[in-house]
Amino acid sequence: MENYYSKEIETMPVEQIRELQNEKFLKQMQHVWNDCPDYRAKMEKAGISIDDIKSLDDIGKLPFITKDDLREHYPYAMLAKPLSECVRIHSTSGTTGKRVIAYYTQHDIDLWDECCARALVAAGATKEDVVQVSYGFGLFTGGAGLNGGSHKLGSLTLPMSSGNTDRQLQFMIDLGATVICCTPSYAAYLAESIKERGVRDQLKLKAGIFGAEAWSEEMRRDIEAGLGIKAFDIYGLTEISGPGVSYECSEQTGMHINEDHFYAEIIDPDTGEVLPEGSEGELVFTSLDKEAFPVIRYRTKDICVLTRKACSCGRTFIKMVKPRGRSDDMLIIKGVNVFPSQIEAVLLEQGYQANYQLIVDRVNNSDTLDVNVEMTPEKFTDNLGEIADMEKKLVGALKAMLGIFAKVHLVAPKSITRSEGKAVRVIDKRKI
Ligand code: DLL
Repeated sequence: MENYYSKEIETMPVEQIRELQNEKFLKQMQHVWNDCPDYRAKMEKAGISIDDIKSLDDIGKLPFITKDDLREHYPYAMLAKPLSECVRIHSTSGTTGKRVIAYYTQHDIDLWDECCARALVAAGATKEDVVQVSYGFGLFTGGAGLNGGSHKLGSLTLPMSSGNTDRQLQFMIDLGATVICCTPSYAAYLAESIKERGVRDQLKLKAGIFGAEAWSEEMRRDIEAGLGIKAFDIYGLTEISGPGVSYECSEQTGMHINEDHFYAEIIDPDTGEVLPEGSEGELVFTSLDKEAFPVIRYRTKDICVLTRKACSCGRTFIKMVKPRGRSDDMLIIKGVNVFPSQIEAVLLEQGYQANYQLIVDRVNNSDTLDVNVEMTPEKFTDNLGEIADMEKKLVGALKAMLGIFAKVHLVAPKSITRSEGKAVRVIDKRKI
């Protein structure tokens, strides 16, 4: 039998959800107009006043917010509560100074924890479960989000953070973890390590909640077989709170959006026009009741489809299919947001030119990044030792910038094919 964390809300008739959203939206707009100077200025610039917003049907009149807007107003962009009322920040991954900072009041944390508790219950968790949280803790929202959800549910929570696989497996076995939360790549790696050590029969795992990056149905099957569990997708982004914006249920055919907290639209990424349900486009979220960082019409850049087809789990929340890609050039490699422009900046700083190609792949369910860089005529050498030293230096500089390992291959000047149109800088071989 299906369980729900917030049964009344999660199974509410659609018309009632809309009414609730309408009510919260109008209140939120008053709050934003009065307390968020950045967004009020944006509205005024677009010739819109709060008096033009009479119901949710008017949302299309409001300007979008983009990551650039938030970066431009770093660090306090869209802050709508005094800092003294905020209790926490989290932040997107990215270069210093370009990170987006998300602020939370206690109310915002409670709301977020509730979203994650719903995700855990939808994956079959109860307070009797032992939940191992192996997403990173810190500025990243993954660890804190699922940790908060698991506490709220009353499960025994293991705040493991990511890495240290030996210790992860030891706790998993010794404490009898039944639910594991981490990125799908790490779940696949754990499955491999479990196979290598031959400890599969010592595990009590029954479910996993995996997100923060795109993953395919094939990968789901591999992880389910490797860990002997049912694997559930979870979606979210720092700007909207973190994981738990949407979550999968027993049907495993897309993620229910927590519609009492987040209003979703799909737009044409080129024109900004709102598209009807069922169309593929860019996902846009409005937070309906967050206090400190109440983003309105935030363009996620994630390309996906929304559907309100009845779900066998009984939830009435609209579903989003797995995001199929992004409308910007941001790559998510090992869970870290990487922009090609960051890599380019490192290459230029190290005296190379912008002749490079990034090859992203997924080998044994783990992301890899190879960077082919042309030597400049001045740097050109055929001495293998010198080349190895230069490559090593670049690997270090890239690691310092991105926080992840990239394999660097120096190639001869003019050997990377020049493009007549836009440069093809990224070859993403991952099948997602
Ligand atoms: O990745 C929050 C999160 C943590 C979600 C743990 C799920 C689990 P950011 O670092 O701000 O936040 O990255 C957000 O990651 O816009 C998507 O492009 C991508 N993303 C997140 N979840 C999924 C998913 C966290 N389930 C960006 N499938 C988003 C595909 C996802 N992409």
